[in-house]
Amino acid sequence: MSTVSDKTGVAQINAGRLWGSLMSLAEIGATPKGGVCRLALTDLDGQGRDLFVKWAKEAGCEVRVDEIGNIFARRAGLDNSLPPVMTGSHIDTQPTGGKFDGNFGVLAGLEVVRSLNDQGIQTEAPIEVVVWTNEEGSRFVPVMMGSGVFVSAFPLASTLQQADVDGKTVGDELRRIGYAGTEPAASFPIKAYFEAHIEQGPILEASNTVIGAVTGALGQRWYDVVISGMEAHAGPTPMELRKDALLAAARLIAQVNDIALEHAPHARSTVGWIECYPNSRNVIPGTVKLSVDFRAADDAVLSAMDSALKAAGERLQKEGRVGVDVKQVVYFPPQPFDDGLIDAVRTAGKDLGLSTMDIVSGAGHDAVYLARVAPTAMIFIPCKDGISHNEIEDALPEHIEAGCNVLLRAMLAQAGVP
Ligand code: HGY
Ligand code: MN
Ligand code: MN
Repeated sequence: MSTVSDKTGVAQINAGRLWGSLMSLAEIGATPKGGVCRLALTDLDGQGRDLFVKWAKEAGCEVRVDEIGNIFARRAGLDNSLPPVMTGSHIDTQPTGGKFDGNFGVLAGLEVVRSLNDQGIQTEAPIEVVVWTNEEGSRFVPVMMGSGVFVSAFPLASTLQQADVDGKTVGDELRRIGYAGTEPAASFPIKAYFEAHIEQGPILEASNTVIGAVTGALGQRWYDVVISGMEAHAGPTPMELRKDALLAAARLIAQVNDIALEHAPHARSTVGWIECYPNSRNVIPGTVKLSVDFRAADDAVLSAMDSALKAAGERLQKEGRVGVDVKQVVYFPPQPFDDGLIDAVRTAGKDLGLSTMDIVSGAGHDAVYLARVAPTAMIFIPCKDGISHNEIEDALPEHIEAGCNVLLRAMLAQAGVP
């Protein structure tokens, strides 16, 4: 009876094929600066999904799509009554996204399947590779939408009604691109969930480390803020009579930044989106809408940041010039991952002779929600200069290969090889 380690000792992925698949997928939504713009549920997202489904079927997988558009590609095991060992990520990107954020995790999972096929390795448990819908939360909130519905973090019905800035809903867009699936968007027993991802920060590269064994992820709170003043003429209106929504927004944005600094070193705050109305040079802005993104390693800190933001809004409003409405649109607490699976990642990295370190994820990932229903861990690899959510996002082929080999070993150890 050979053990899994005998088999996994020889199981290696095909690095050239994985890199080729990444570059082929990156052509869908390619931008002039070498990035990818493939917003959730656009035609380009649909084309990327179609390509993944084609490849998964060519690899012998059975493909299912659920009601929120999550795609499950299943490689049968010897005993299909066993809960699957699952991996996956997302292929929707930021408007100025890169080739690797999310895409690496999905295609690394597909490469695991392809490599098992090449080497004739049958696993006891089935393997599933998942494309989660709208992880980025850029076009539609909430962020990590597909995995969040899958674990019942938010209800399907209201999520399908979520609209983008043009009023198009998630449900309509899923139908339009052909991914309004029929499978119930609800979790089922899962043996283990692994997600491979670029770090999207500078720590691994700075410490010359190839593999990050991710111990958990920061908690997040996202807000929509509306500041209501009064449009007026930029000339005749005296300064002391103005109800300038953009001036108020500028002061609030500075306070959002200060709130994170007051909770250094692990707190983060970002205002990434702003709309100014009527956005005309010689009109005092009457309305400003902006986003706030808070993150922290400790839930109590996240709550303190929440209170500080609301207090800042109230102070601005008390000055009597503008109205300030702060609405929370995302919340999830800091999420630790599974100790046993984190150790499996460390062990796989070390067995492959790869430098490995523990790391906390500053970014949210679908794994954060999967951790609510299954033992979960993530595998990080470095990205160039720690840059992501930017068209220049880049990763080394040898790191892509290393991360996928760690994924293969960690998954095989969980799936069992007779
Ligand atoms: O915002 C995040 O952390 C992820 O990139 N959606
Ligand atoms: Mn991502
Ligand atoms: Mn991202």
